[in-house]
Amino acid sequence: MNKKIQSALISVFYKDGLEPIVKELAQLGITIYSTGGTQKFIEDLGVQVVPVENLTTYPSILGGRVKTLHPSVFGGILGRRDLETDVQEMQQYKIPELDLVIVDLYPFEETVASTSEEKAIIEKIDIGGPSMIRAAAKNFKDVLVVAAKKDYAAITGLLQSQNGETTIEQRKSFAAKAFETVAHYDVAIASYFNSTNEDVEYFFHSETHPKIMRYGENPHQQGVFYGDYDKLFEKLNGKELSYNNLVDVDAAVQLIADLTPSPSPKERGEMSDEAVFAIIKHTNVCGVASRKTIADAWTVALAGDPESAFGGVLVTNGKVDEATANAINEIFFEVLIAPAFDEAALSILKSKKNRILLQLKELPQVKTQFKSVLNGVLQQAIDEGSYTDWKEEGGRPATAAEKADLEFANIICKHLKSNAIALVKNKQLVGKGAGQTSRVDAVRHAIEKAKQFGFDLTGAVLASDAFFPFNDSVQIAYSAGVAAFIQPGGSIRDKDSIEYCKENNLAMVLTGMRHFKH
Ligand code: 93A
Repeated sequence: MNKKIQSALISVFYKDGLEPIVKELAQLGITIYSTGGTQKFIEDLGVQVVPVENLTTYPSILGGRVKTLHPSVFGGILGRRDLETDVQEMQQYKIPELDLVIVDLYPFEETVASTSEEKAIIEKIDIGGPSMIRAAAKNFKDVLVVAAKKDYAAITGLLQSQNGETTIEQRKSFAAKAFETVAHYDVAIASYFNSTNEDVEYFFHSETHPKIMRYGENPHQQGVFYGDYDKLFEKLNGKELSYNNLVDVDAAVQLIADLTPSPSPKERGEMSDEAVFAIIKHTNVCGVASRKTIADAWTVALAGDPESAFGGVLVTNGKVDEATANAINEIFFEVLIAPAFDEAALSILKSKKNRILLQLKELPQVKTQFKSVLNGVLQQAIDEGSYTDWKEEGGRPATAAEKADLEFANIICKHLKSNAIALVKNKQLVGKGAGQTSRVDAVRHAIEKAKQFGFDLTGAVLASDAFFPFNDSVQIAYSAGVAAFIQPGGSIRDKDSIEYCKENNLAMVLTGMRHFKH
C-alpha cells in the first residue's frame, strides 16, 4: 500500500549528509521533529523544525540519556493507522503520527576502537535510537525507517521521484535493513561486555583495542580480535579480514616462516631462489612446494591438490611477479600474503575488489599461545623448531634428495592438524591426511589424495606428526611406493616399524620431536 509521508522524526549522531534529505522533506511540506543537536543543525539550514520536547513535554534529561523515550514519540511511531482503538488513543493523548524515522546511532564501535575508558564507551550505548528504529521497523506498514547514513541518498531520491510516497515493499525492505543495523549494534555491545571480563583482561594488554569482527567462526557467533595485525601486514587490496581469515592467515604465516630460513620478509621479497608457495584451507596446508622461481612454486603447489585450493589462503616467501599473478588470477582465493609484489602483479591481482592482498612486513614475535577450555584458559609456549635429533634408524641412510624432502615433509606435517601425515616428493606436497582420529587412516587418506591427482608415489617420503605405535602405517605407505620416513619416535614399539624398514631397505629418521596440533 502506498503511503504519503506527512511527518518525520530525525535524530542523528553524525549530521553530515543530512542536508539534501532535510531540504527535500521541507520541499514536500513534511513536518520535521527533531532532537537537540539535530534540531539545531536543521534550523541552521533555514528549515523549520519542531523540537521533540514539544511532544514529550520534557527537556532532554540525565545528560541526554533520556531524550526521546516517551509515549508521545513511541506512540507516534507504533500506532496502527488502520486500527480504530489505536487512532482513538492517539487522539485522546494528542499523539501525532510519525511517518518517517531517520536515526544514526551513537558510534559505539568507533568509540571502542578509540578509547579504553569504560565510562566513555558506556555512554555511547544508544538506547533511544535503536528503540525508535525497532519501533519504526515493526510498524513498517505505516512508517518508513532509515537507520543508516549510507541510505540517505537513496531515500532522498525516492522521496523526490515518488513525491513523498513509499510503497509497502520499500518500507519493508528498509525495515529489514534497520533490524540488521540494530542486530549488528547489539552484537558489538555484547562483544565488548564479554571482552572486559577479567580472564581476558589478564591475558591481553590494555593498550590493544578489541577489534569487533563482523562475526565469529559462523554468522551466529560473536567475534572479537585482540591484537594489531596492521603492525604485521599492509593491506593492499580487499575486504575486511574475517575471523576465519585471521585464523588461516595465522596458519599461513607460521608455515611460511618455518619453511623459510632466517631472512626477514622484506629481504625475502627480493630473493628468488628457493621460493615457497603454500595454500591453506581451514588452517591445514593443502598444497605447498619449493622451487627456483615463485611461478613454478605456485604451479607445483596448486597441482598437489587443485580441488582443495578453491577459496584458500595463499602465502609465499617470494616477490609476486607478473607471471605468477597471472597464474594465481585464474583461481578463486580469499587472501594472498607475500613479502613483496611487483607493480604489474598488483594491478592484475587487484582486479577483484574483495580479494585480500597482504604485504607481510614482519613476522609475529609471539612466543605464547592461548586456548580457552572449560572455564579457563590454557597457555603454552609455541611449537618452535622441527626436530631435536636426526637418527637414521632404517634399513639405509636417507639419500641427499630424500633428506631434503624429509625435512620439508616434517615441517609441513607440524602444521597439519593431528593425526597428520604428509607425503612429499621433490619438494612438493603430494598427499596429506590431517585431523584424522586414526593415524593409519591419515596414511590411507594421504595416499588416496595423491592417487586422486595422479601422483606416482615411488620414491616419495612420508612424515608423521607422532610415533607409529604399530608397523601398519609403514607397511601401507611402502606398498604405495614410499621409500623414506620421518617421525619423532618414542613408542615402546618403535622397533616394529624400524624392523620393517630394515627388512625392506627403507630409510627412517627419528627426530625426537612430536608435533601434535589439536
Ligand atoms: O541517550 S539515548 O540513548 N536516549 C535517547 O532518548 C535518545 N534519543 C535519541 N540516545 C538517544 N538518541 C540518539 O541521540 C540518537 O540515536 C542519535 O544518535 C542522537 C542524536 O542526538 P542529537 O540530535 O541531540 O545530536
